[in-house]
Amino acid sequence: MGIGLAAPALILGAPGPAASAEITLRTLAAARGFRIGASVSSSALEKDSGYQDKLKYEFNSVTPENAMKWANLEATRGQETWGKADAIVDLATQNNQMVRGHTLVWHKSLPTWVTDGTLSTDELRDALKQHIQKTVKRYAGRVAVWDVVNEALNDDGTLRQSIWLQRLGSGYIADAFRWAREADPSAKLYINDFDAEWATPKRDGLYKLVRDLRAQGVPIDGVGFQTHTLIKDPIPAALPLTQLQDTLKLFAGLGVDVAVTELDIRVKLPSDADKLAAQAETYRRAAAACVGVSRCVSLTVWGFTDKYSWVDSGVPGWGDADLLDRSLQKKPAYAKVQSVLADRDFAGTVTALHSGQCLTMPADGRRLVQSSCTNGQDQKFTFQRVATKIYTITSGGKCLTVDGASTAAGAAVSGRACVAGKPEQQFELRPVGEVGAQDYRLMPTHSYKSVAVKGGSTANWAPVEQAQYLSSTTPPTQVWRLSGVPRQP
Ligand code: 9MR
Repeated sequence: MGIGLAAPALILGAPGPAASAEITLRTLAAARGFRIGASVSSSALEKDSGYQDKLKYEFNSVTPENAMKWANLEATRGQETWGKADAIVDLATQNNQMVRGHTLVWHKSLPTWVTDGTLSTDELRDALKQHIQKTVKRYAGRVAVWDVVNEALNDDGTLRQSIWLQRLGSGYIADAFRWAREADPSAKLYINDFDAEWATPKRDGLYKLVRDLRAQGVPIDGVGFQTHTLIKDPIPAALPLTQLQDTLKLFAGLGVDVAVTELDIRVKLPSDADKLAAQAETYRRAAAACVGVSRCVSLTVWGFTDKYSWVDSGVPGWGDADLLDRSLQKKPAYAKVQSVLADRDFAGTVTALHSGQCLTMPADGRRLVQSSCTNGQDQKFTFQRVATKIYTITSGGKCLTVDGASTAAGAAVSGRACVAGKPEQQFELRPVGEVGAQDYRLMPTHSYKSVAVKGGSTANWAPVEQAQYLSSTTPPTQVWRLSGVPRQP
């Protein structure tokens, strides 16, 4: 044994197939072509290197929390202050992160010179156009997505009586999208709102608005669901966000992208283990809702640490809404999101850790063996997800199968025709060993024994069998290294 591979010494109950504690959200998201994002506080970024590190390693998308709001870009007419927004975009570019620009047209965080009534209607319209086009042009090619219009609706689904509706009429929405498109044709343009994540009149209103705008040819590419959420106190039996996935699918049906743009899940303070568990489950639900919808392209959390959260001042008495605690340590919610992101199909080689030899599918489709690694097609396996942590394992169109669905130790493991729903063709991937590794047991779900090389042999062409589960993994005769599982960069 040995062959240069470290022998794992302990077994950890990690949450998902690839979700070791050292694999970041960003790595897992990137491996599945997904964007996991966070809003960024300029003041935290300036003073806190721990915050900077987490932002860089955990997220592949960022949204300036406040730096791009009009009041912060042009508090005094004609005096533009781009410093904080530039700093976030520059850092994101350096860190190879996507930027979601937030937000061009909103009824809040406006400069007083815009709201004080001194501008004529034409001047106001022109000022809005200039603001949108200047901002979008400045970041063209660097801000990939814009929240163009934010919170345009009332709870009853009608248009909000904002300064924009009152002064410019309902056409301001179409105009804003057209102006933004002109300024950067490559940016994806979103409408963004809250409390439309479940079947409410507001959701209906948003649906009709997006449908009608698109029918008129207005360039709207996506709908953002803010998803500010709370765990009621006392904790109810039914946790929130049960309808989020249906909502995402509904809007995707309009032919637009969808995204979760401002997720946070606050609890009544002081928080405790039960509240944080309910929060974690709700984060899991939100992440699963989005990754389960192909047009849900990103999930952004509104603040990633309780150390800096708008909730503390925004909703007094409530808080602890984020993935990391006030010391930037991972909360239960983090592991849940991590395991959702880890749970995906993948492909690669399967190496027996005790021998360094590769699992090999024989051409005749019979018993699997270990043999010297050749990089051949007969040593490439596809892991297709059936359920959480459960996969079928195929090569050359044949499924790894415990022959005859035998539950006996020593039963052969062969390549057979795949038949949906057969537990002897479905394997739980159970992580083994030190964090950060790619090492797993393969456990047939009809027997919960372990796939192993017969007798722990290190010989070339030794057959593979279903073995009695050994709780010790020293030597690691029941442990397989899966090359396709995402790794730390
Ligand atoms: O988190 C933001 C907070 O720091 C600001 O004071 C506030 C006003 O600009 O906006 C908060 O962010 C909001 C976001 O821009 C739009 N959706 C609701 C967010 C939380 O209030």
